Amino acid sequence: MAGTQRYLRYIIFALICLILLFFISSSSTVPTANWPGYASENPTDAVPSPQSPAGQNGSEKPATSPNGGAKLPPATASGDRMNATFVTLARNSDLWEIAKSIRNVEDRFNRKFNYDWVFLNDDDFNDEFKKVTTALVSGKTKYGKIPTEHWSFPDFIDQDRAAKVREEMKEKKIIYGDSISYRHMCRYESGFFFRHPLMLDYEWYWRVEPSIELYCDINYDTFKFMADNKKKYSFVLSLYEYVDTIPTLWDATKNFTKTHPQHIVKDNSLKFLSDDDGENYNHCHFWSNFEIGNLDWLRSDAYIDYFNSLDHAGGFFYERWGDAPVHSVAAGLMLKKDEIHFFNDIAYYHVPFTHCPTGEQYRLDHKCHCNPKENFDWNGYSCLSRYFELNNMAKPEGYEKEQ
Ligand SMILES: Nc1nc2c(ncn2[C@@H]2O[C@H](COP(=O)(O)OP(=O)(O)O)[C@@H](O)[C@H]2O)c(=O)[nH]1
Ligand SMILES: *[C@@H]1O[C@H](CO)[C@@H](O)[C@H](O)[C@H]1NC(C)=O
Ligand SMILES: *[C@@H]1O[C@H](CO)[C@@H](O)[C@H](O)[C@H]1NC(C)=O
Ligand SMILES: *[C@@H]1O[C@H](CO)[C@@H](O)[C@H](O)[C@H]1NC(C)=O
Ligand SMILES: [Mg+2]
Repeated sequence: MAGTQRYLRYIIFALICLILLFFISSSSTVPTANWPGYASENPTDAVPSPQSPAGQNGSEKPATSPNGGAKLPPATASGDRMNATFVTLARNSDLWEIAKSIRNVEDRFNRKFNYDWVFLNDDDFNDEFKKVTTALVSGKTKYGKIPTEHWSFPDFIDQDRAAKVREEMKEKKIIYGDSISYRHMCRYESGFFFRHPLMLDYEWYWRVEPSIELYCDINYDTFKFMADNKKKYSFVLSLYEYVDTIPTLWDATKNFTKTHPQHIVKDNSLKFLSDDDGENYNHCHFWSNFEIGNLDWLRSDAYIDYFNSLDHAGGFFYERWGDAPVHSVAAGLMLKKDEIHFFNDIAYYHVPFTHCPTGEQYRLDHKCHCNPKENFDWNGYSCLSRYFELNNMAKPEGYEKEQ
């Protein structure tokens, strides 16, 4: 009997132990035991801190090994900075799309150079816009309001005629055809952004729009490249303009060249713009949502005279002249052809076109992530071939496969 009782006591004891164990292990509120001896006296046994990935012994292998680490460019480029800034025209509602663009530009280029960024708006920027963009830009940020006289109808414009044109263009379903603000925007980018007080502090600009992408690392100072090589204007994409938006732009241009022949430069790029020695415009233009250029050129008498002449012709409101053909015709006639640069190495997207550099080795070396099949350069609607021919440039190997 005593044997069975002892036997039972063992079983009950074991059961209680099991139940207790179950509660201890399943309850998340039970504090974990602070086991003595867990924290090692020896600091080298501790988890390595991020500051010393290689541990105490300098010859040990680091915890991570960069892919060809020695070839990585330094985080910040050495040397002097140019007198240059990024510039963006935007509305408060563009915040998250411009944030994306900034992040692209910073990651691929500006984190190494820390150039300033000027934001311009016809309205006041709100605090959220300023806070977010300032946090993203590695250089100084500046915010400017556009004066009303640069974003309104000049007094020589017939408002009724302009309103009628908008109606007609709306019916013809011309993109932005009925928009007043788009016209102010095009006129502002054509004639005023470079004269904004905030822009007077700089000699070079790089224009950035919302929703763009950069696809390759840019490891050198593009502004310095422009200066060292005597460039004044640059592009990455070029194409034919929508004819219905500029029916009389070339007529107005010819009027200007007649009255201001002194502004037309000898070794120019007329051949890029015209197939019949200037009689007609072939509608080729550099796509101005990307530009790196010289502000002093835009502020020159030649450019200002051209803009004023176009402004008085009225086409910003009686048609829907874009700043891209305006900048392009000006650069094509008033700059020497070797003052215009094609930035093949700036891989770029603005809806709906992509510039993805031709040549696999280049793309690999610069960590590009664009799909070469999407490259627009050698497409029939692109004007890049013309530019290459005019400048006697050899097309890159493999371009035929991208036509
Ligand atoms: N402040 C301001 N910026 C504008 C306005 N309309 C367009 N923009 C800016 O002007 C640039 C061109 O406009 P976008 O809509 O991208 O034209 P698209 O590229 O021709 O389709 C962008 O940087 C826009 O943020 C406007 O009414 N006010
Ligand atoms: C450090 O690494 C070297 C080379 O692997 C080795 O010979 C040496 O013993 C190590 N020293 C310590 C303290 O671990
Ligand atoms: C930058 O360029 C502007 C415009 O050319 C000029 O007025 C200004 O003095 C320059 N600033 C510096 C620091 O060179
Ligand atoms: C060009 O000049 C002629 C003659 O002054 C004028 O009739 C015509 O309207 C002008 N064209 C444009 C587009 O301004
Ligand atoms: Mg755009």
